Amino acid sequence: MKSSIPTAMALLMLSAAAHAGSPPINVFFPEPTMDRWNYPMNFTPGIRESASSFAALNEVDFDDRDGQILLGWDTGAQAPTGQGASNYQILEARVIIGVATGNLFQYDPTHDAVETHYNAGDPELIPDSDAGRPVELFGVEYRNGFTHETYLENSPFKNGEASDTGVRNAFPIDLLAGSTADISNQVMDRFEVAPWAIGRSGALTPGQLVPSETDLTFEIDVSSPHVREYLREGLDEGRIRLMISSLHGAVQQGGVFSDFFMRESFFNFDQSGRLEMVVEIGPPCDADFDGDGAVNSGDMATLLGSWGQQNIAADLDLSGEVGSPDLAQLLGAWGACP
Ligand SMILES: [Ca+2]
Ligand SMILES: [Ca+2]
Ligand SMILES: [Ca+2]
Ligand SMILES: [Ca+2]
Repeated sequence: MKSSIPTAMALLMLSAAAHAGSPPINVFFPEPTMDRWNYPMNFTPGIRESASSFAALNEVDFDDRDGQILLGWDTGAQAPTGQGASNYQILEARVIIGVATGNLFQYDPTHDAVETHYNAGDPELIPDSDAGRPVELFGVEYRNGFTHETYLENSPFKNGEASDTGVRNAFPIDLLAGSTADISNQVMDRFEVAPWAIGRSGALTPGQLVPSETDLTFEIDVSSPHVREYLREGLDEGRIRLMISSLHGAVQQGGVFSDFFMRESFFNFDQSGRLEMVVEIGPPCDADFDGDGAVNSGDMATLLGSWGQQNIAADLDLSGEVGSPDLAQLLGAWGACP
């Protein structure tokens, strides 16, 4: 039994060594640096007091994810930029935003499969098993040369293209077949997505109409490799940009949409999009899936147990699935985290 105390101390020291880099940085922005309604018929993009998210399914001239909401925070004031993307270890990330107009949509805290949005009579239609549609959060990319830096509250929705389908200058992305792509026409093009976060509230019961001024919290899945990579690059640049999108308003449901406060809200600016992150600056240890401070047999078991799977932490090389390059990367990092 005598040896138990030194063992415990050794474990404590090991665990301390694993976090020997700089202490965690708590990032909190009480409102966005920029926010705008990304909708083709919005002629005052950046200055509205609220913005709504909804679908236009079966409308050839509009994206499925028709009304989207772009939120942005310039993070350099709280998290130093330019450290090299891989040196941002993101422990937590969440967005909190208040519902502006109440009782418009039913609370659904879980993802609905793409097949639940297909038309009545479609052989692949799956009935939606829970009331309502979730409000989802994704990363953002751009067309026509725009970037996080140059796409502003008042930048053009599109660059004069005739159609409004697949042309928006800023769009929500997810990892599809190993690279990120626009998901705005996910139902028409019949592919699945994995939201980076879903808006949730402990004060709500699934299926209930969401009251005005309810805060929805989007807890971002930082264990997902492409999500983590996106946030790392954002912190390195000093610009985090995220898109709220939902598939409310399917034809069968009538005119349902969700509506959120923007930073220009006269009374509820403090319920516009808030960003909270906990970040450590230091070298990565991405193969330490269980966070015990070392890459070891437990992590190896996790990787082997998820062989061939997609969009999970063990996909170290971001190829889209877990395979031998990920195993090689894990073996190369074997031992205590730097
Ligand atoms: Ca705005
Ligand atoms: Ca549902
Ligand atoms: Ca480990
Ligand atoms: Ca892989």
